[in-house]
Parts: sequence; structure tokens; C-alpha cells
Amino acid sequence: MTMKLYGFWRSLATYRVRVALALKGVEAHEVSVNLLKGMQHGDDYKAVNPQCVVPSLLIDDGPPLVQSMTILEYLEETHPQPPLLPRDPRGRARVRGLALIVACEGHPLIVPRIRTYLEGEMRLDEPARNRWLQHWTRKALEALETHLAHERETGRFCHGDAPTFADICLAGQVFAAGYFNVETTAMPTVMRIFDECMKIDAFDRAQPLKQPDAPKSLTH
Ligand SMILES: N[C@@H](CCC(=O)N[C@@H](CS)C(=O)NCC(=O)O)C(=O)O
Repeated sequence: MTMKLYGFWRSLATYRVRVALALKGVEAHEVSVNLLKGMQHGDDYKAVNPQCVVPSLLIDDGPPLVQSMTILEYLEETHPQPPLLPRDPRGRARVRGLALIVACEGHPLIVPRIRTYLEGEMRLDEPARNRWLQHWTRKALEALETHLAHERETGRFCHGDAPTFADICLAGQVFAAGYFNVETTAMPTVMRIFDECMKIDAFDRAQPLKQPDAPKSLTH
């Protein structure tokens, strides 16, 4: 089986898939789609992903898998070890809920096409656009913090003592806070869990600035 992952160093949705692949020990060749240069809109990539977003996962000659959380679910079903969801339905619902606070609520509001629209169509100047990016990034992190600080299922990680989908999404959202200069001192639980995640090689190696397509000026 050959796997090809279309992604981009800075993409947080790609980060989720990169971490899950690494945790599961699955090899995928990553192809960089430069979102900052608009390569997602080129005809070649549009043929892979008509929504013009990364990630897309190609497995052999089947149709591309799209949407990072769907790809995580696919990896969980096909490579059950190590599990990235708890065994019990209630625990699974909690983990998916935490993950989707990021993947369905926070992250979609800060992606390049939204930033471009705010600037081009809505005529927001840069400070106003940055306020938008910071606001929605912070909102998702604050919601995570409240859940994690108050629910007894929280352990070393978001749910117990092993990483799950929720930790993968949390870690990406903390990188978003870094991109947009969002203050994280009021989120001690989120940051404690982020630090735990980054002790794991799969999370660390997948991080944006450690990707071969990240600009050398930022990585050195
Ligand atoms: N919900 C999608 C989000 C995909 C997405 O928006 N990806 C961003 C990068 S993180 C992208 O490719 N954006 C291109 C654009 O907005 O033009 C997923 O989780 O896969």
C-alpha cells in the first residue's frame, strides 16, 4: 500500500494527520502544496481536492480521502494500535467533542481563504483582521481550558494518560496561538497538556517548523 499526503508545513489540519500517521507508525510520502503561494487553487491540485484545501490522503489508486478528522477516523479503524479514542462510547464522545471545538469551530475561522475574504471582500485592514484571528483562536482555547480544567476525565492528556484525537487538535490550536500572538498564560491546563504532547516524538517531529518545506529563515 502506498500513501501520499498532500499538505503544507504551516497547515494545522495537515499537522493532525501527520501526528496520527506517526503515532500509528504509518508511512506516507508528503507532497507540499504551498498555500502561501496559492498552489491549492492550481488545476493539478483542484483535481485532487476540489475544495482547494489540504490535507488530502491518497491511498494507492483510490479516491483521495479529505477532511483531517475523517482521515484520523480512517486511520483509527484501519490501524487500531495505539488507540487514539477511548474504548467507551461516552469517552469517545468527550474526546470527539473536544477535538471538534478546534476542528469544526476554531480552526475554520482562521484559514487562509477566510483571511483573504476578510481582507479582499470585507475590506478589513490588517489590525482588524488580526483581531479576528486572535479572537477565534482564543475562544477555542478558552473552551478547551474550561473543559479540561473542570472535568475529572482529564489526566496527563485531555482524556486519561494517553494521547487521543483531542490532544492532536489541541496541539495544533496552540500552534495557531503562536501564529497569531494569542496570550496563553490564562490556559494552564491546555499548555500543560501541550507540553506533554511535545514530549512525544510523533507530535514533535510533525510540528510546522520541523517540516522540510518550512522556510529556512524561520527554522534557523
Ligand atoms: N476542515 C478541513 C480544513 C482544511 C483546511 O482549511 N485546510 C487549510 C490549511 S490548515 C487550507 O488548506 N486552506 C487553504 C485556503 O484556505 O485557501 C480539515 O480538517 O481537513
